[in-house]
Amino acid sequence: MDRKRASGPDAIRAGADMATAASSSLDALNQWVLEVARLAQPDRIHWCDGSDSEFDALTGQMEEDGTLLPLDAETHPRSWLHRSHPDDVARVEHLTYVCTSERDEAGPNNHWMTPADGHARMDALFEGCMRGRTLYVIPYCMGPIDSPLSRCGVEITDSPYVVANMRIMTRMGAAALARIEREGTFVRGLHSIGELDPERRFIMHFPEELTIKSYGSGYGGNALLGKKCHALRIASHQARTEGWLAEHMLILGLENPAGETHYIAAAFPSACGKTNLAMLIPPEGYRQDGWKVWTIGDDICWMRPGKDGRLYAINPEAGFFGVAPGTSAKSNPNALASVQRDTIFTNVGLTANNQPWWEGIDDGRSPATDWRGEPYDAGKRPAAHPNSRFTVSAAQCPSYSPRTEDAEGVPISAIVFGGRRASLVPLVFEARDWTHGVLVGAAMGSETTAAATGAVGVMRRDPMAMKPFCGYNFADYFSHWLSFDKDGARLPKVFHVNWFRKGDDGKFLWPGFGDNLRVLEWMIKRVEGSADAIDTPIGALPRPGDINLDGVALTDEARDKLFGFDRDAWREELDGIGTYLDEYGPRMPSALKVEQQRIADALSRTSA
Ligand code: SAT
Ligand code: MN
Repeated sequence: MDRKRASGPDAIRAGADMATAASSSLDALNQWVLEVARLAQPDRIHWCDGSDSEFDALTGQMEEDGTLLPLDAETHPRSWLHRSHPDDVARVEHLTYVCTSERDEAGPNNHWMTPADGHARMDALFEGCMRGRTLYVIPYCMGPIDSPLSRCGVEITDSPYVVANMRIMTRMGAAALARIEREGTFVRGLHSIGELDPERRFIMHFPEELTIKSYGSGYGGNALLGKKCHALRIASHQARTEGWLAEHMLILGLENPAGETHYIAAAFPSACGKTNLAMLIPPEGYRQDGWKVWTIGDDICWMRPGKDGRLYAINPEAGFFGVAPGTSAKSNPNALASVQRDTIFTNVGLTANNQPWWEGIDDGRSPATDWRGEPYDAGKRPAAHPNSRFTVSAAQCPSYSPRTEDAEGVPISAIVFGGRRASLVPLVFEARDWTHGVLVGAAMGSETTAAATGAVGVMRRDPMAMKPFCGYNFADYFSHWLSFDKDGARLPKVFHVNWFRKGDDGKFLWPGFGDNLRVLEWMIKRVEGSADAIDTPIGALPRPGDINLDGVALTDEARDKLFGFDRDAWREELDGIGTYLDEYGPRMPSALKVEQQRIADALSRTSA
C-alpha cells in the first residue's frame, strides 16, 4: 500500500493531523476519504488499483457470499449473474436531485434542493452506514487516459459489485490516480447501498462542488457514479463552463466501400436501441459492397470543437451496460458475441445449465429460473427483468473501433436525435441548419421505458434524450448548444429519426436493426452532398426513392407514414413544442422561440 494513502483505522485517526496539509490533490483525496470514513465508520478501507488480481479477489469474495453466481464456465467463462434487490432494478428519477445555490440554475427539468439541505439529508443517511463493511476508493478516468477531453473522478462505495462494474465501465485504478495527482481536480462521488430501502434512497448532485452523493441503491445509473451522475449530470455542467458538450449519445463510425469513415453521434432515450445501433451489422448486400459499422460508444459522448472547427468526440466509458432483453443473433450479433465471456449479467434469467437467458434471445434454449431466483413461471413474471443488463468491456465487441482510444477523439459528421414515437414522426428528416437542429433536439419526445421506475409507454418530452441527465436548466443548455454556431465552426448536420412508427394495426412499419443503415447511408450522402430530399416546413425529407430500399418490402401505408408528414398533426405538434418551450420562462433563448414560430407559420401557409 502506497504510504501516501489513508487506509484502515490508523489512517482514520491520522486524519486530524492531515487536515491542514491538503496541499496536493492526493492530500485532498486522502482527507476526503478520511472524512467519509469518520462519518460512515467502515471496518476497512481498500484503495482500488484496477489490477486483475484485485478483480479476481473481489469476484471470488462475491461468489462466496452469493452476490455473484458463476455461470457455466464452458459456455460463459469468467461471467456471473447478479440479482439485485427486487425494489432496486432501475434509475429513480423522482429521487434524483440537482442541488445548486439558485433554484433556477437547476431549472424545471430537475428536482432541486439547496446544497446545504442536500448535504444535511445525505450526511444523515451516511452516518455509520458502512459499519461492518469495506470502504472502497475507486479512482477512475472517463475517457482515454491521455486525452485532453477526459475527466477523472473518485467513487467511494461500500459495494464490491459497484467496484467490479466500474472496473469494466471506466479506466479505473493506478493510471487514473496518477492523472488525478497530475491534474489536481476530480469529481467526488460518494455511494453506499445503505439498506436498499426505497424510502431511504437519494441520488444527489452538487455540480458547483463537482460532488455526487448516492444512497440506498446498488443499481446501474444510481450506483455506478462514473456513468450518468458524473459523465452526464456533472459533466454537462462542467462542459457548459468549459465550452464542450456532454451528451447521452452513442458514437459510431460508418465506413463506405471507398474506405472512408464518417462518425455519427446519436441521442436516444434509455432502452431505445442505442446499443443496437452502435453495433449495427449492415444488411447482406451492403456487407458485400464493403460497408462496415465501427462502434465507439453506446451511451455517452463528450464533444468539443477542434482546431478545424469540427466537433471531436470521445466515449468517456470503457464498457457497455446494455439492456439484455431483445438482444439476439438477429437483432445484435455483436452484442451477443461480446457477452460470451468476462461479463457481469444483472437480473437476467438462467437456463437449467446456468447459462444466462432473456426474453428475445431466441436461440432455442429455455429458462429454468427467473431474475428473482424462482422457478420460471411464464404466468408469473418474465424470466429476465425488462431492464436487466450486461456489463462488458467495449474492447470485447467485434465491431470495436481502434479510434476509441484516440486521444483527440473522432470528428463528427452528423448528429442524430430520435425517440420512440408510434405516430406523427416520419422515419427521418434533416434540420435546415444548426438552430433548427437544436430545436429538433429540444422538442424530442419519446415513450418512457423500463430503464427508469414508473409507467412505461407514456409520451414525454425528452430533449436531446437528456431529460433525466442534464445537470442544469434546460433553457441554459439550449443556449449552450446554440453557442457552438459561431465563426469558423464546421458543425455536423442534424437529423431526426424514428424507428418506432406504428401502423393502424399497431405493428412497427420499419424493420429497424441492420436496415437502419439505409437511413444512415442517406444521411452521410446528404453530408457529402450526393443525396436528394424535398424541403418541407419540418425539414428536408427523403422520398422513398432517395433511400436504398432494395430488399425492403414496405406497404403503401408504411411508405406514406415513413416518408410523409401530416400538416395538421404537425401544426398541433408545433403548438405543443411552443407550450413546452414557454415552461422555461424568459431564460429560454429567443432564437428557439423564433425558430418554432417560423416552422409553425410555414405549416400554416398552404403553399409552403
Ligand atoms: O441505469 S443506467 O442509467 O446506467 C442505464 C440507463 O438507464 O440508460
Ligand atoms: Mn443511457
